[in-house]
Amino acid sequence: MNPCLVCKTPVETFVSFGPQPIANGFIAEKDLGREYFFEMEVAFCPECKMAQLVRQPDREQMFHENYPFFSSLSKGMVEHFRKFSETLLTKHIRSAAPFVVEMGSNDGIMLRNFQEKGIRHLGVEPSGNVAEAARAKGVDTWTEFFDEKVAEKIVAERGQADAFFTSNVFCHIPYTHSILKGIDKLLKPDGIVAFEDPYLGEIVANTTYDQVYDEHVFFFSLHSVSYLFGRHGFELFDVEPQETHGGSMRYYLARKGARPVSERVRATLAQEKELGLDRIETFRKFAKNVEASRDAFVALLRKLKSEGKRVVGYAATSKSTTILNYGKIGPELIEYICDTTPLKQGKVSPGMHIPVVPHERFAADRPDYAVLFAYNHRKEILAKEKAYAGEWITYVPNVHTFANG
Ligand code: DWN
Ligand code: ZN
Repeated sequence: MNPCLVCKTPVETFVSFGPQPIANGFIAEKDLGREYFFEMEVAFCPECKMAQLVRQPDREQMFHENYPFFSSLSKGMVEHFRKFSETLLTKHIRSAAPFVVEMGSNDGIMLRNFQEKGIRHLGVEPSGNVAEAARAKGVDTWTEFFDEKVAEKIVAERGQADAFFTSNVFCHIPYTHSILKGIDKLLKPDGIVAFEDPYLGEIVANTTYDQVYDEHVFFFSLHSVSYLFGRHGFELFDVEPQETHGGSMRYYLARKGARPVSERVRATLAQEKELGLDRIETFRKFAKNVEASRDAFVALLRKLKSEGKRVVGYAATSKSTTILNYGKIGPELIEYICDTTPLKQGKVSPGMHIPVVPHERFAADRPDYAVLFAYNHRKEILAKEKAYAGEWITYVPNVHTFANG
């Protein structure tokens, strides 16, 4: 048994996805044959209640100068982060002249809202290309992996911060204690932490096993977040469920006793107990649902193929890498995947090698079925694809087809 990444207690593996490549490792045909694979398994810790990847590739293999995910490509997410910044400024940040720090600030989608208001800010983003895109917008960004040392450097050069926030990043980092020690050094005594990530409760409820891929090392719940931060003197004082990324949770933390704990924290913790998020049995059942979901998806694709239908993928998400490799689904079942990201286009998908093509191809040739891999952007995509008369396929919360409108 492996030790828990958070508390060192032996963890129990409850689901295995077999060999998986780097989820964002879109690859040129000329580089085929040199792909990296790792055995992807998820385990649960009975002590701190953290669901976690058993092993993870080195961080430099995932986050580098060619990282192909640019947050600002989704209009919905641009609006989401504008609202998040407003909430922080109006409800939580007390200083009249604040300094805010974001970890994993990507292309500046969030910090832009602070920069435009002339608020002192700093982004810490390890992927050089997306960090450069942020700097081009005037968002002050360091190309670094945030940790305790970087926090010390920020304090030395810029002083302590009023708020530390991060979205869809915390769950990517295995060395949580160094991050927490860094946050502790960085924040003023009444400073706050706000972060959001895909929520374990939604993953279990909707069988969204595609949230499991190399980059996502933790699947947070209020139970595990309270434990982790509690070890560093922080307390969860509020939470806000979010629709983003198929169902996320936003967590607000401050030093113990610094802010009143909301009723919502207590109620959601009770709800988690009802859902069984604190018990291994729940995850053993989840593993069965995962297998059933995969089998239904593969069966549907095979049936459509036997009927001579043309099926393509819509959006080459990181999540789709898990679905495709776990189901061993290649170009014989899904002809191509269209995506708006130039860095992904002209390459093939990691592991299963389905060609990734520009969105224009989808717009031009109108296949019979499109798998909605970016179901988290469903509203935005269906609104702009009204002209597509074919059917959509989704596997969330179960495998089915539907027409737009
Ligand atoms: O945690 C993570 C989240 C925040 O983002 C990262 N580890 C990586 C990434 O995950 P993802 O790739 O699953 O995220 P999305 O937002 O579901 O990916 C959207 C993909 O879909 C992008 O490649 C762009 C593409 N897309 C598109 O082709 N047409 C997106 C939209 C909205 C569209 O209309
Ligand atoms: Zn643990």
